[in-house]
Amino acid sequence: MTGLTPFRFRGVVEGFYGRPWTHAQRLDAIEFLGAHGMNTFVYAPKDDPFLRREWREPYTGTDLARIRELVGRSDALGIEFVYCLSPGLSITYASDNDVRALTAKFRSVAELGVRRFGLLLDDIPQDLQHDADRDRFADLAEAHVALIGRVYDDLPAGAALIVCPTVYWGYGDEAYVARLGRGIDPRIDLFWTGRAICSATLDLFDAATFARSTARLPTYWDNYPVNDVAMSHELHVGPYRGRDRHLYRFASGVIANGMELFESSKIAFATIADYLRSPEGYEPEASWQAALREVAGEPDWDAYALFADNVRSSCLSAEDAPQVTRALESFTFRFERGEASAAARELAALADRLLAAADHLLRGPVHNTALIAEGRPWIEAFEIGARAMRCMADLAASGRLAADGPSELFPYLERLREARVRVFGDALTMTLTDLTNPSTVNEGSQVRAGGGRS
Ligand code: 14T
Repeated sequence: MTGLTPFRFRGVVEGFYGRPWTHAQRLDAIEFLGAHGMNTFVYAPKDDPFLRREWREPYTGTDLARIRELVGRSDALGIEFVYCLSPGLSITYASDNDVRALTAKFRSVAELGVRRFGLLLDDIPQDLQHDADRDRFADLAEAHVALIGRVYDDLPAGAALIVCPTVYWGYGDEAYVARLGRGIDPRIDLFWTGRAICSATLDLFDAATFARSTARLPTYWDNYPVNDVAMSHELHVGPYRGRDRHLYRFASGVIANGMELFESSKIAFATIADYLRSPEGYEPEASWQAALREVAGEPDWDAYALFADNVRSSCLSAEDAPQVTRALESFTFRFERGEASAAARELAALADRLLAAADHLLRGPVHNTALIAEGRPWIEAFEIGARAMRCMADLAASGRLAADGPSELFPYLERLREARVRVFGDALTMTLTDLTNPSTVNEGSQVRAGGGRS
C-alpha cells in the first residue's frame, strides 16, 4: 500500500441543509482540499435554489461566472469538481420535457469545463407522485434506472456520474439499491452513508454487502461533521473516528459532508484527510491536535482545544466532555468522603483553566476570528459552565454547598438550559440538577456527577 493512495475519492461535499457556503468559502475549501491531499469537491448545497428547488433554472451572469471560477480553481489544483442536481422534489420521471431540462442543465455546466456530475435522489418521496409516472413505471427503482440511464447517455463523452439513491443508508442490500445496482451502467458510482444517515461506524461487512448487491464499491457520503436538521445544537469539531482501517479495500472513497459553519468544519476535515491519506496508520487524537493547531492557529490552539474537548458529542463519539466528566466524578466522590476542601481545590483549578481559555477566546485577540465567531454560542455556554464549576468549588470550600448551593447554582443551570447548545454533555447539567435540588443536596451524600451516555 505504500506510495499508493488507498481511496479513489477523497473529499468534501457541501451537502447540508441551511445557508450555503459563500463563494469565497468554496474557493477556500478547494484550496484546503488541495493542501490536505484530497481530490474531490462535491457541490451540492441543499438550499441553493439552482440545485434543488429551482433545478430547472439556467445559470446566468454572476452565478455562471462563479461556477466557472470554482471549476477553474479546482482544475488548477488537481481537484475534481462534481456538480450535482437534485430534481426529485418536482420532476415527472415520465416527462420528456423534464428529462431534457435536466440533461440540458447538466450540459450547460459541462460547457464550463465540469466533467463529473452528481444526480442526487435523496430525501424525496419514495412513491411515484404523478399519474404519468405510475402509468409508465412499476415503482421508484424502475423510474430511477430509466432516469439515470438517460442522464448518463446524454453527458459529454468521458464524463463521470455519481448517483445518490433514495435509499442511501441501511444494510446495503435493500431491494431498491440492488435494483439500481443491477440496472445502471457499472461505471456509474453510488453514494452510501452506511448503516445510518449518520453512521457511528463504517465497517467492511456493510461495504462488502453493498458492493455485492449493487455490483460496485460504495462511495461513502459520510455525514460528519455536518450538524444540520436535528443536530444543530451540536458543534462537530471532534476528530474523525470509527471508520475501519481497511475500508479502502471495499470502498471507492469517502466524501465528508460539512457543517454550515465552514471554518469549524476544517477541523474535522483535516482529520478526515489524514485518515484518507493513510487509513491504516490514522490516529484520531494525534491528528486532531495537529488539526486544532492548524485551524485555530498556534497562539490560540491550546485555549480552543480546552473548549473543544467539551463539545465532542456527535454520532461518532458517545463521550461528550471526558476531562470535565472525570473532574466532576472526582469532585463528587471526594466531597462525599468528607474531603471537601481538597475536592474544591481540584475543581477550582480546572474551572480557572477553563475560564481563562473562555475569556481568551471570547475577548482576547484571536488568530482565526471566523472560527471563534462561528463557535461563539458554544464558547459562551462553555464559560457559563466553567463559572458554575468555580461556584461549586467555592461553595464546597466554604462549607456552604449543601445550604446555599441550590440558590447560588440554579441561575447557571437555567442559563445553560437556555443556551440550547450542547456543551459538557450531560455531566455538568446532571451534577447541577442534583445540587440545585434541595431534597438530594440536604442528604449530603446523594450528589452525583457524570451521567454521560455510556
Ligand atoms: F445525500 C444523502 F446521502 C444525505 O445524507 N442526505 C441528507 C443530507 O443532505 C443531510 O445533510 C444529512 C444530514 O442531516 O442527511 C440527509 O438529510 C436528512 C437527514 C435526516 F435526518 C434528511 C432527513 C432527515 F430526517
